[in-house]
Amino acid sequence: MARFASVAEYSAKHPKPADISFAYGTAGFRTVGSTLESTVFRVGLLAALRSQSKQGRVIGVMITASHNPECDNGVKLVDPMGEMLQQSWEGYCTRVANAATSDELVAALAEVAEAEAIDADVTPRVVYARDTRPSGPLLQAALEDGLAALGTDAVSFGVVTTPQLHYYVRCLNTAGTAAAYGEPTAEGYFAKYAGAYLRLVEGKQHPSPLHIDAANGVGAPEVRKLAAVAASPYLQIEVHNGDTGTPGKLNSGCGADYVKSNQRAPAGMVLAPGSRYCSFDGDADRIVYYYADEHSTFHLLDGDKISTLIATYLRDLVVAAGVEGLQVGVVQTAYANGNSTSYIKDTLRLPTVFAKTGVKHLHHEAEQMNIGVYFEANGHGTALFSPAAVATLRAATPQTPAQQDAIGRLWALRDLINESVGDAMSDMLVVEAVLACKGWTLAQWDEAYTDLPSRLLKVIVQDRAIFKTTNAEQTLTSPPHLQDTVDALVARVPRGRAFVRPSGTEDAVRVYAEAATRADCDQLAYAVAGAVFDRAGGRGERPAEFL
Ligand code: G16
Repeated sequence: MARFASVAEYSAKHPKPADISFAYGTAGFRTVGSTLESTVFRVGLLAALRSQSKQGRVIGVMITASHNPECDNGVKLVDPMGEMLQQSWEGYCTRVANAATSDELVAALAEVAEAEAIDADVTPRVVYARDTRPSGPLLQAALEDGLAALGTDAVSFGVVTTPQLHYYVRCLNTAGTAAAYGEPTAEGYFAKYAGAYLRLVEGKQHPSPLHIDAANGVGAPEVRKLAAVAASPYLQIEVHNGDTGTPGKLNSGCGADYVKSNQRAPAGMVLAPGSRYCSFDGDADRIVYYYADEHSTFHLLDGDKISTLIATYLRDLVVAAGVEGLQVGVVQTAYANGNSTSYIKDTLRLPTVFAKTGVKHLHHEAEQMNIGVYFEANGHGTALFSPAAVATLRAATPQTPAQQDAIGRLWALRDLINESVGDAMSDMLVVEAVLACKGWTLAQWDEAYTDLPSRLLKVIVQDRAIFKTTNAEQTLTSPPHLQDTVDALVARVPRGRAFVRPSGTEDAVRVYAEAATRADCDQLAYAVAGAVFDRAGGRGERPAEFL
């Protein structure tokens, strides 16, 4: 096919490793960075086709492995509104990535072009960026070859956070329309979020400085720029773990994933009681908060706590605005702490639904709501105002100054939220704004409910693909009978809950457990992890029996 005439020549520079098969998973392709060159090259080809299938709208490509170790890397496609790639294309990505020869590659591309009735005359438009990983520049060069092979009009945004790239894509595709999202530049991004934040907090008490663990990733320089643009006593930050230059430091002993999984402060930070802390992950799309109490005990405010904080504030504003037809709902995953779910249902009295792990699944559920707040417990999430909610707000006629104030705050909050994807910087400003408006410390925020003790473990097995789940990933359907074992272990423990699922981003199986007491929770987690190890060909050390 003439449209793919250059592909074979470019592809010869980026041969596929014969012994590896790639799969487009929870967050795109993600594996050891040194094996990804052919895949990233091919994602360039796919991005071009995706853009053509959308009549030349801009598609994004982000090279990152987010929370994974520094030796890993990854790549994912961003759809026109800044959302994750439409699921029906994931199969194409996997097929194209695994084509063994140039001929097979061209055939796979031709199949996509035919299945999607793609018009070869449309000029593809793609923007791309990467995080700070050492393998990034080489992979970026491979991507540029893929884009060039299909004559793509391509622009690099350099080294930025993942959510910044999502924002740029949405801005570019909405420019000049009623849904215009902002300026597709770094200045535009910082000005939009800093401006909305300052509108919300004006007149409130200045918060104490916020200590940010930036995971030694791209969030470090970017959040410093954000604070410089805000230039306000309302945003005093101190960045820790901001070393993006020393090899081996990214996400190592620090970052949101480390803090959430280990439920302890990151390397290099000693928590002072009364001070305020948060952690980003390596590409700044997740955030968790934490503090130490007067006994120096560590307290985590994770994605569940962030989502309940935002949902509470939104619900209060909706009531204060006195506008009929606005309804807040919350989307969680199976990782949500059981007490957070009870709090949302029984205390806040808001509807809540469960989705599979992966922001794309939560985003999709939140889109079905009027105002949908979605967060994974790991700190990945945002909120969405549906077109119906926006129309209702637009038509609202306030009867009192209090109603006018609440409506103005709802608009400011909408501007402050990065609706395209979870964004550590935007989420941080939302949390800071809500806390300032309520006059709350982190401890006061934490009082809403107490987490059940929980534990998240990783088990390395021979082949994680044998693990299949149903029921929003809470029930195993394969390997056979393993779920019966999990059920029997859970039944022994008061308020016990546990589930097993294959990771979509790491070569591991994840085990989650919670229970009424720490001892029961840990015992349950290790017992389930041990069963997984024994029944599925565990590798390395068997998860240690607890106590
Ligand atoms: C990615 C996804 C998240 C998911 C996380 C872990 O996060 O975007 O939605 O929760 O991976 O997924 P899994 O348990 O399947 O490995 P990130 O921050 O690494 O992009």
